[in-house]
Amino acid sequence: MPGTAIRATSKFDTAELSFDDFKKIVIEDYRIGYESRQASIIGRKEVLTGKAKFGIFGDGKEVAQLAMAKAFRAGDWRAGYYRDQTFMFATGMSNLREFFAQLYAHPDVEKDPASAGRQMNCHYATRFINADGSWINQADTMNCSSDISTTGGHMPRLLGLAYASKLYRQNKELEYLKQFSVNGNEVAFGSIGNGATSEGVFFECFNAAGVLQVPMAISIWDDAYAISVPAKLQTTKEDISEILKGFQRENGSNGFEIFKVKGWDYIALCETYARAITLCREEHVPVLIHVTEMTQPQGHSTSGSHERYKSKDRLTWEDEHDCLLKMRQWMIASAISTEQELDELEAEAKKYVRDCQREAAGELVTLINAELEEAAKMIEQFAEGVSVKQQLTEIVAELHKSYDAGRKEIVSAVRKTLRATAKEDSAERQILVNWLNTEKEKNNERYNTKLFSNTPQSPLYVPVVPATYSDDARSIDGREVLNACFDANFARDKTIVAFGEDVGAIGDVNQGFAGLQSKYGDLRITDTGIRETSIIGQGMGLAMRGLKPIAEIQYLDYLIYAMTVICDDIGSLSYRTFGGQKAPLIIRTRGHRLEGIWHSGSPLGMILGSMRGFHICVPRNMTQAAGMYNTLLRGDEPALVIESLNGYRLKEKLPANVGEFTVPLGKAEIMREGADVTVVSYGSTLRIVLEAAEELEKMGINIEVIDPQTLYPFDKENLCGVSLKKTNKLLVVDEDVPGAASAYIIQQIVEVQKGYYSLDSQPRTLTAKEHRPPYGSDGDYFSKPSLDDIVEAVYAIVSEANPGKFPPIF
Ligand SMILES: Cc1ncc(C[n+]2csc(CCOP(=O)(O)OP(=O)(O)O)c2C)c(N)n1
Ligand SMILES: [Mg+2]
Repeated sequence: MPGTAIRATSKFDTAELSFDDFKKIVIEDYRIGYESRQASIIGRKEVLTGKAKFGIFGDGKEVAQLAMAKAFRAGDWRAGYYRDQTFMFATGMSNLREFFAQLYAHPDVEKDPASAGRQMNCHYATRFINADGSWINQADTMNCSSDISTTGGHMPRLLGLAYASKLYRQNKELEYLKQFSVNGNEVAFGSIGNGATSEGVFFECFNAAGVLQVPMAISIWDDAYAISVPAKLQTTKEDISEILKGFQRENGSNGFEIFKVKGWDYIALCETYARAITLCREEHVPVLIHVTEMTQPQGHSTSGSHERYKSKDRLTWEDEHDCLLKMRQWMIASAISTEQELDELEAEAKKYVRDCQREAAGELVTLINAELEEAAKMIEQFAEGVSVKQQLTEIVAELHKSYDAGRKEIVSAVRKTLRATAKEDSAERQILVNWLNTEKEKNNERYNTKLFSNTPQSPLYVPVVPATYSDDARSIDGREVLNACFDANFARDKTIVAFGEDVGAIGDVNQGFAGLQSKYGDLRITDTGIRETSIIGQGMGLAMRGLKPIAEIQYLDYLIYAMTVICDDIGSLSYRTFGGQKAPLIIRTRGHRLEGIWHSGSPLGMILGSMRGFHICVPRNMTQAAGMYNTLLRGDEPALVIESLNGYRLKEKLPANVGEFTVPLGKAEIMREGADVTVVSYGSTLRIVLEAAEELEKMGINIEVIDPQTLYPFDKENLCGVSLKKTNKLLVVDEDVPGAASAYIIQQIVEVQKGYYSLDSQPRTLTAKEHRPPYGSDGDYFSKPSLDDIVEAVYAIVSEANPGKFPPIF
């Protein structure tokens, strides 16, 4: 019946089913598929007639998704791509109204729960955290992790979602977490296009799943094209399951079960999914379902038409092999339905989809029109008494003329009005200013919020606990301080896990986890393959399912390998779901100066530019790092911690409360007071700045040294800006390239903290050279800021101000 299409498709249990029941299920499936097709057709028209901005749809993929939906259960997860609307409708995780609300970019989370209008159409998500940051019961719901547009970019997350089931099944200490798992029975379903399997990330994750033996079920929707590029140019032998055959498990080996089935064969699809998913769920064997002979009735997206690149023969073949047409023919041939019944069903479905579309379109238009009328009226009333009445009348006329005005046009009209009347001062003008301010707030909420979950569980609200030291506190290697911190946290919280290259057996290359695998087991402290992208994806999936992962990237330079998942997926997760999902992953790594081109990286500019949505921690020593971990492990937002590579063997005092004390995020620290120049630095260069301060003092120059400790958030108490009021001079020292992180720090101090008004000389930066540092101590000295460089940079600043007292050195 129309109006009832929003429900899960019934599963087959052929042993129990009468023919009548079977018929009902099949007909119901066909209805869902047909409605989905109509949504694609109408959606495309809406874009082509200018009522929506962009459309990409799941036409041609419907039947396989009906079959996949039958195998999907409460507690299961999806990480897929933009073709899956039929699956979403069939499982009830989305519906037609939400589909159209997203198409029209409705910025109301009630209308588009997946993204509140922030994502383009067919980017799905269910909401799994409450407003206070607490988790919903994921074991009771069907769960869809939020889609991203990058082809294959979701594969690392898929691996992690599946890996969580493995931990929930094998680690009995997690049994109490009933809201996340029932014995690890949850399957992570992934979908990916045939073209996207050419991405390296696909192969990396595929291999990792084979090694890990996790319940991951990947469906490849193979329509033989990736936009215009045919399989011949994408895939060796033009057949992805053929070339993946080496992953097939055999004779007790690990590996995959691989299935191949045609995308228009309803019964074969249902049987394949039933078999594949049972195996995957019960035995935790990853499965690949290669669905071939799929089509794209309307081409790739609204950006172009496939007639440009598909041959006539191919287009004819696609018409004949349309999965819904084939299903229809089969239903009639096997007496499940008749031509007439299906004609009626189709007519009803068409009308129902049209009604849903009109309703969704109408809702937004009604809201916007009311706002438009309100703004127009205010401008008209204001226009009456002003000298530029004609200009304002034209602004209103323009507004009324715009056929599909959005909030952009309305707000822009008011701003134009205020610009044209800057010299006026009247109550009517003030009404407009007030209106604009209110709208600014509303639009800020609609479009600019939720970069972080920002709930009471945020690490920003973790209570501050200072480090305490007993009188006889031992001085030990920095790595041992970290080790003690991790030990205490692993004992405190059973949900914490750590993994990465060499993290398990040897306890990481610098022994921060030394001895902890034998103490807590290899499910909690775990070695992985060399696969940075999927290490981070593994962490993301675990973090979404209630665990507290620390994913390790062995050296900061290798973070670049994982940037896709970090930047595209985790960093945007809270924002793109309007706070409906979170992945509080802690990425642990080590960087700054050590030795050679790939072990001395400090690309903080790159990180700050691409990792918004993460807290960026740059501790100067291992005690500060430990305090940051203590904070982050008690909060629920993603973060990167960069330990100083050359600091593990320096001696530090062991705090008595090493697992409890916290270093607050965004809290800068004045390391040394001075009145002459403010020097801001972090990480490994901070220590050299402090050494330089000693030498400068002997020269009669006292610098104030500030460690921001975290670059994001940056010095929330404005210590740098306040310091400038005293010194009026600023030097920023780091070992990134020129104009990178140092430029960000200057922007924060000079612009955000208004340090500009305190400066009486040019703010300066001292950074590494533009190239990476060569191998060897001389390479380091001539590439990274040295003590000599720092002393001279400070001296030059004071010399410029007082050359009599400090004559130029050179
Ligand atoms: C990383 C990345 N590269 C390129 C694109 C642009 N792009 C979007 S869809 C697409 C083709 C995908 O083809 P396929 O994986 O076969 O999926 P289909 O659309 O055919 O279902 C391309 C190249 C992208 N979104 N992300
Ligand atoms: Mg394709």
